Amino acid sequence: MYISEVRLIYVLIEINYLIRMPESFKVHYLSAECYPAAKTGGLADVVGALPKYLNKLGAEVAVFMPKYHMRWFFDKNFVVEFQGAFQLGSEYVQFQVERLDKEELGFYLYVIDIPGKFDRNGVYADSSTGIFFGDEIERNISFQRAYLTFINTWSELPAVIHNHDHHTGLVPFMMKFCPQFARLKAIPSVFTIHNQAYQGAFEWDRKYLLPGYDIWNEGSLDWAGKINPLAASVKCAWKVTTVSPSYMEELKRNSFGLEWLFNTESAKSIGILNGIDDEVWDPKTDSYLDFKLEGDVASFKMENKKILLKNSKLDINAPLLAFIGRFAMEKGADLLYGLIEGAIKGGNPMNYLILGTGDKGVEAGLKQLADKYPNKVTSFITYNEKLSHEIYAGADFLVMPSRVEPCGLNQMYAMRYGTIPIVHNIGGLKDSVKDYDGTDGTGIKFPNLDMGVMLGKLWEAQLIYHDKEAFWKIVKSAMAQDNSWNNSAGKYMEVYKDVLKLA
Ligand code: NHF
Repeated sequence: MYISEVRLIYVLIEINYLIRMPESFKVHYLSAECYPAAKTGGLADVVGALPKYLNKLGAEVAVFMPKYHMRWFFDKNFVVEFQGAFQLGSEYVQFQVERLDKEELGFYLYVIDIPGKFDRNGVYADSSTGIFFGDEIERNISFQRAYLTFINTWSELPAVIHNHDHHTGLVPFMMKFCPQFARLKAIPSVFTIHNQAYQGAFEWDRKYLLPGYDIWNEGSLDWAGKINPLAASVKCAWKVTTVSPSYMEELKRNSFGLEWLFNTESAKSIGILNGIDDEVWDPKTDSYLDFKLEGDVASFKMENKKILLKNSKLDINAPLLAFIGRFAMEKGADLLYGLIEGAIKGGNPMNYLILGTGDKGVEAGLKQLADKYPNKVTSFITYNEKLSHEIYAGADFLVMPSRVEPCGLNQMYAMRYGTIPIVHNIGGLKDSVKDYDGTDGTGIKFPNLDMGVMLGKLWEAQLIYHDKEAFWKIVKSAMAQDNSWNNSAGKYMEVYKDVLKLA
């Protein structure tokens, strides 16, 4: 066949696709978290923001999540849409799907109430004790089966199903290989990995929790001798995305034993950098801030720094370095003690402010550090959304010594509020922060996590703080960088259009 004939066939396929492509199409998001309903991390922020931006571009996104017994859910007016049940091993699980009006969040939110599974005060762990529930396999599978059971009855099916992280990772497999859901087989699925460190793997002896499936496709569930929901989704979803391009590349080299899989599936995989919700994170209108941005950035920063340090012993004129986040190994929280004490002992004039919870050893260490250096260090061992906004507004620098950072949103919040990020050059941090090279940049980067290297960078940071011209130049470039979803939402639209073409 001549080249021109091949081209003609492609053009005809494209025209046929364009004619059939609906103006607007329905996308279902499945997630364990969604801001502001239930949040433990960045997953919630993404799932609570991206649908609004996609809706502006012509998609119709509805989010499905479990109904937790948490405060946010109590005073909302949900409308019951469906009641159903399924057999989970020897357990008969009943559930109810409820819908919240679009006006409330900017997209339809469906919550699935599964008594005995999600009527608890916390997403993965009890909010008051911090103790993990321990039955996440049963809970995750119940949520996914309830969702599929529900939409299996719907007259108007979604055009695309987009599942997020391992909690929802079995959905593409069940759609493809469970005869019960054969009606859903042709619906394209997209899987986004927000954090690959959690895969939700469990032993084969619990396969009875799944609905009947085609036995010859059992291999799609397996990775390293276990049922692995994250790996199953990478295999079965039509497209796989990660939350930054660099993280996608890193997974091919280092992904806790899944390297081979990410390399094999690379043709259908793409990294798309997250954005931030610039309506929630707007220093001009942020309702958490007592002093909002009204023109002059210097007074915005100074007034917020005063508010932030009002009840502490820290010197307002010293550069203030903050850390906000989970005290976890992957976030490098265990490095903070040595880094801060090293900087203090090395004569770095910075002060330090920490907000977060997590590893009990890290919590105790950081409390102790604040007691030891009350004029230099303040630590808030808690989760506090308002305080986090105040820190982004009032701090001078935000440190992120992450070992792994799929995207990271804190550096983007910091930049938007005029706080200079100091980050490890990996994952989304690599893709979103431009290292200051003496003339231009939006932050400072650690090339690695060597303590000497990091201390050197903190030293550079305090020199920059005292060089007012350089400091304000970085602050202004950081604030000018557009990290909103307007940049990335279009890339998700392309992904949806690609899978719809395949469909
Ligand atoms: O930004 C949302 C977030 C990421 O790096 C973050 C992470 C969890 O670790 O995509 O998910």
